[in-house]
Amino acid sequence: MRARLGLMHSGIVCELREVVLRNKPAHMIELSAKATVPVLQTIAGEVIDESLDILLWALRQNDPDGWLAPEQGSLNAALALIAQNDGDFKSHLDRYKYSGRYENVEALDHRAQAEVFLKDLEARLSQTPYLFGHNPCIADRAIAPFVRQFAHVDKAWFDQTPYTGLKRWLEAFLAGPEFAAIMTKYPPWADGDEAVLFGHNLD
Ligand SMILES: N[C@@H](CCC(=O)N[C@@H](CS)C(=O)NCC(=O)O)C(=O)O
Repeated sequence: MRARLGLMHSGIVCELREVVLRNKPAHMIELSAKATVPVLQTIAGEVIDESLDILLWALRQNDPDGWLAPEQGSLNAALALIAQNDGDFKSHLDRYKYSGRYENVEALDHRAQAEVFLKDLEARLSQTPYLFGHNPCIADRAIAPFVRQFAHVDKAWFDQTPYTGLKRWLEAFLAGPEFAAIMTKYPPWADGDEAVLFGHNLD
């Protein structure tokens, strides 16, 4: 979702190959041996296989709303917040959401630990509409898909939390045109399929 958001927002059109994780195409693994999605191959042949790097790559070509220039703080501060999301928060989210896949894991302990990060987000979002001021920046867009996942593990519980700024911010993200555009479902790609094009500027 993060990679799709970047490509969509930058107006970069790419060929999209939907991957089913239990049946990864050989070509994907040839391009990126770590075999996680997303994987982007540029026209020049460069392979970018981290969602944040794809988002940055797209924005560095076209950043129409200044996502790389937060109104408050700095790009480095935004990237540091994303690193916390991708590190501790993501780890607790996975253990909260998929506790059955881990040994000796109590889902609710991890929910409580994940809340440390959410409280940091709430402290920001109770002051300004977005994480770094009055406009969205890369941190809002890179982090929101993960907060969405967290919220949906137990929506009734999330809805009754005191994180009013965070809930407003998430709702606004989910109601936006870009979110709808990136959630389109595609059939799995198979060799020989006609190219499926993804990404157009919504403006
Ligand atoms: N840090 C990576 C994480 C990518 C990741 O873990 N993707 C998952 C799906 S959301 C995956 O491909 N897992 C491989 C598998 O389940 O086999 C990124 O954001 O690009």
